[in-house]
Amino acid sequence: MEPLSMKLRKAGESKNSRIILAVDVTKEFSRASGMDVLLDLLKLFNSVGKYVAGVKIGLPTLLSAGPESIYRLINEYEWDFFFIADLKIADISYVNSLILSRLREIGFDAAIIHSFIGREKGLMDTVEAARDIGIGVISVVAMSHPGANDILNKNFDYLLQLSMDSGVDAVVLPATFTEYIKRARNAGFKGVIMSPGIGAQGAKPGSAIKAGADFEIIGRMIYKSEDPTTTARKLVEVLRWE
Ligand code: O7M
Repeated sequence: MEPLSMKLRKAGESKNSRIILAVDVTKEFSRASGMDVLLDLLKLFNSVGKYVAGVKIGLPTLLSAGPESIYRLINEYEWDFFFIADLKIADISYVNSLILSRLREIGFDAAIIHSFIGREKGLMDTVEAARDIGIGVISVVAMSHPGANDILNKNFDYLLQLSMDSGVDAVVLPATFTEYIKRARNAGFKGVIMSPGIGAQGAKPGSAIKAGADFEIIGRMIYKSEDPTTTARKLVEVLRWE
C-alpha cells in the first residue's frame, strides 16, 4: 500500500495546493440535522474543492452530520482530495485501534492522534495497528493556542522524537509558533508537516510553509468568508505546491 505521506504529497502536487480545508461546520443536533450538514458540506466542497489538497473533518461536524452522512459524502462523490478525521484520539492503543477501524470504514484516509499518550501501548502500538487497518496516522506534536505553551509545547522535543520513532505519516505543528516547525526541520524531521492557526488564529497565510511546513490547515478564514470560492482562490495563489 502506498504510504500516506506519499499520497499527501501527490495530492498537493496534482492540485498545486498546500491547503488542507479544516471543516468544523456544525448545526444544533436534531434528527434532520445530518442531512442539513451534508448539504452544507456538499456546497462547500463544490465551491472550494479545486483549490484544496485535503479536507480535515472535526468532531463537531462528525457529531452533527453523523457517520452515515460523512460516509456518503466521502464515498458517493468523486472528490480528488484526501480526507482526514480529526478526533484528536488520545486513548490506550486497544481503544484507539477500534476508533481507527471505524474511521477507515467511513472512508477516511487518515486520522489525527495526540502524541502525549506516550510510547508503549500508546502511539507506537496505535501506529502499528493503523498499518494493518490501512489508515494513516497524523500526530499532534505542538498546538497553536496560547495555552498550549503551559504543558504540551514544553514537551516538543520528546513528542517529536516519539512521533518519528513511531513512524507516523505526518505531524501537526502550529503556524502561530513557527519556531517549532523550524526546530523540527533542524532536528532532521523529513516527514509531512501540517500547520493550523492561519487567519482566524492570527498567523499569516504562507508563514508556516516559509518556516518549512508542507500544508497549512485553514478553516474559518475560508468557510466563514462571504465568498469562500474567491477566498480559497486567493489563498492558493500564495500556497501553491511549486
Ligand atoms: O482555521 P481555523 O482556526 O478555523 O481552524 C483550525 C483548525 O485546526 C481546527 O479544525 C482545529 O481543530 C485545528 N487545530 C488547531 O487549530 N490548532 C492545533 O494546534 C491543532 C489543530 C489540528 O488540526 O490538530 C490536528
